[in-house]
Amino acid sequence: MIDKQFKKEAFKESVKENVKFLYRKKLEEATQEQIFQAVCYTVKDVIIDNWLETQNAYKEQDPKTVYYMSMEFLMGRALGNNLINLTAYKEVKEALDELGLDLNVIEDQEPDPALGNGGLGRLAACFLDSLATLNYSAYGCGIRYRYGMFKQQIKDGYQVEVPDNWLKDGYPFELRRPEYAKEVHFGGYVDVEYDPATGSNKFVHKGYQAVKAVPFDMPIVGYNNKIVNTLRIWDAEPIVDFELDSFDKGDYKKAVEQENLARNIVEVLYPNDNHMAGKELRLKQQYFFVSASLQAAIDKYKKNHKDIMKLHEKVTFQMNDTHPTVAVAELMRILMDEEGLGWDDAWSVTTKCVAYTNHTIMAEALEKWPVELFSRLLPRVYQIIEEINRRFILDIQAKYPGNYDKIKKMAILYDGQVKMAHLAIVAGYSVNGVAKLHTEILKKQELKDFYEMMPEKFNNKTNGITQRRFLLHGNQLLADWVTDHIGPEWITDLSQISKLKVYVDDEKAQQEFMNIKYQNKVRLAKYILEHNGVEVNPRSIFDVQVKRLHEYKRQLLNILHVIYLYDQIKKHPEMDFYPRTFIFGAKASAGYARAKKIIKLINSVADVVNNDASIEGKLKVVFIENYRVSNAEMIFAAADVSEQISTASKEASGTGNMKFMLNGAPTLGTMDGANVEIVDEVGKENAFIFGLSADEVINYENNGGYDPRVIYNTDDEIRQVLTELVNGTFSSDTELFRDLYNSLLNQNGGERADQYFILADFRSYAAAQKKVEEAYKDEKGWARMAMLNTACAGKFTSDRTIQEYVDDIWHLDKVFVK
Ligand code: 26W
Repeated sequence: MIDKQFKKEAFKESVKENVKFLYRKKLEEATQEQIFQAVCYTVKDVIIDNWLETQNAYKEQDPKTVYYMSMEFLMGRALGNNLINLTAYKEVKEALDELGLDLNVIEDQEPDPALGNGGLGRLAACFLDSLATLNYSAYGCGIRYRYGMFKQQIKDGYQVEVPDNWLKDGYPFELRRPEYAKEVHFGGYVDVEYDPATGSNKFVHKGYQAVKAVPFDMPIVGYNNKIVNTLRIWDAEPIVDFELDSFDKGDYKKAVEQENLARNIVEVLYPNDNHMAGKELRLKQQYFFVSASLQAAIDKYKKNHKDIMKLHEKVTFQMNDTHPTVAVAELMRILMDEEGLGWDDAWSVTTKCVAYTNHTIMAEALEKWPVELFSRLLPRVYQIIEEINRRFILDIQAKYPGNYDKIKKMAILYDGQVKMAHLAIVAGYSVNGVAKLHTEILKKQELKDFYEMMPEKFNNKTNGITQRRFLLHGNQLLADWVTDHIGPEWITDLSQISKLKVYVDDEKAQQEFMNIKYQNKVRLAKYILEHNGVEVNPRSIFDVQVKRLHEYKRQLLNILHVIYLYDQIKKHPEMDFYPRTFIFGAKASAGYARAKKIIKLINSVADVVNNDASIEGKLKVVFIENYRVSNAEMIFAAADVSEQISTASKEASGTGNMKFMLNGAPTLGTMDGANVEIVDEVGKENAFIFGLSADEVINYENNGGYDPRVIYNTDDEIRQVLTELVNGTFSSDTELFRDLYNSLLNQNGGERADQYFILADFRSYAAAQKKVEEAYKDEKGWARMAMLNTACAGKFTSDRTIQEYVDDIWHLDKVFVK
């Protein structure tokens, strides 16, 4: 049912009213940005009513609530998504048409709230959508960064980072909630005081600096069910107004420090994906939002429950990777120091309330904090970690008497470091990986000792994505076509999409499906022309790799293969070659020099290839600037081939792979992460799989690596490709790509030559690419394969993932709003 506000006439009136009210303008005089704001206020009105109703339902029905704690929420734009989930998108589009306005243009006014790096942050956003849609009570808990992920500009082929001031015009969907502010304390020291009330000693935190955490709430609209959940992100404010209060010198200094602390804490998202930088400010950010979120959750619980010992019956905290793991000790602190529980009771409650998800096995991503830093910044919390560690070591000794190796490998505190993953596993009642293969690697390799000691905690939850954003909103042509053929149930039950299987051999359906793909390619080609000034042929194969730039994801393998194809075409101009457009999109962490050099290489190759008339446009290379959620939606819809080519064992799951699949692009990939399960679903004849297996890679790694020189010396074509990195083919500066060249051939310090097995996999990658070309030439065969990918994507909805978390870990109750 459509809300009365979305009856067209009422909607049009409301938008006009808002333009008048907000800007004292008539519609004709307003800018598109102002109209965007006005439209959002109208939509927000409807949402607020549902939000209140949801809160009332929660109050009455008192369901268990999950707090999804995450440093990152990569939400993407809200307006279009909210309209979709309110089932008002088409109605509103028509109403705006009647006012002479274009909803697409208005949607484009919205900044992408990019409070995340990549996979982990986007997963959190998909989870919130699914939780609300499945009628579960949930809060997202995070940080309101002033500056989210940087905007990427490409200048002269190089990445340039530009600050993303997403709040500069005000963000219409957020609500400031000063009445729920909390204090968070840093630094200082711990005193022991005798407490006459209990007759025992207590620990008192003194001499700290305090910051006020002020929550901003964003509505999370469920699909067509009146549920509106909350993403609560915390802003920091100074507690004392030093200009008014602080006249004596000591106070003044402290006030200035507190002011600076507050200003710095939420200033910017660390743009490192899969790399731990160890910055003090990062630990401050972690403790800041974790402490505020826990305080808020416990306050809320205590409003209508007396017994804090039963907290776990109504509350569970999911830690999105180790970033919020300080929650373990902070919850202990609150339960003991604020709620008066003894250690054993506090531990019993804590270990029933916290659960941990691991998202990566990359060694450099594991969070370890120097004890010096940790104990200085969070003295009381550190003290609690020491005690958790002491008791855990006793457990290890009881289980493995005399085995000191176990202590060395498993202790939370070791070698002067606090190991956050160990803390999360010891305290968590659940430890999960994000794809079958990933969870197996955790159990057999990375976390083997923990798995052996506490196997009951370990479980897998294969990731998923929301079909509401990545098909219904991002690919409206295909969404309508699917609904015409199988009805709309797929929107909330993606397993229904398998009903499309009956059409995969139907020629009319095939043509329609491929025609929609073509139209989406035309849309992307237009975007590329506008943004890159490159003309691409929408009849060519759109071969796409979009994701963060990281060596393990092997964008370098992709571009080296492009160079190889270029060489082939030059050498054999008469050769049969199906036109191909290689599309890249990727942000590199600002401090990751090699990743940035790979971006430069892609753009340098693009320059040469795109401007070489002799190859007659057979090959084009495009680097899409500023890859983010909003252009991602368009890119997935337009892709023919999904490049998922990580070194096997390195990509925990991947979620882009699922978005491509849903939009009808077969996977060209390694047997890594969720690719394995994609192949299980769609069949290996409908994917292009190549390369070393995870076992083979791990085997090499455990035995000193492999020798890429053997390949270099024996394979002329590969050697030719590498030589072109340093002979001036792509840059007059022959040293520009020397480091990339060296990384593939020479050992460097602790780094093995070609540590991501690019040369090892090159030939089988090239062969798989050849198969892609052959398969694409068979139009019907390709249409069938593309359709099967869409039809077999049912498993990869985040609705399925969330239901598994609910059944196995969270045990939430469904709530219904009248
Ligand atoms: C401490 C620095 C840091 C920052 C971010 C370390 C690790 C991360 C993330 C865990 C990296 C990440 O986003 N991992 C991705 O998580 C996705 C969701 O589960 C998976 O699909 C990806 O395979 C994984 O790389």
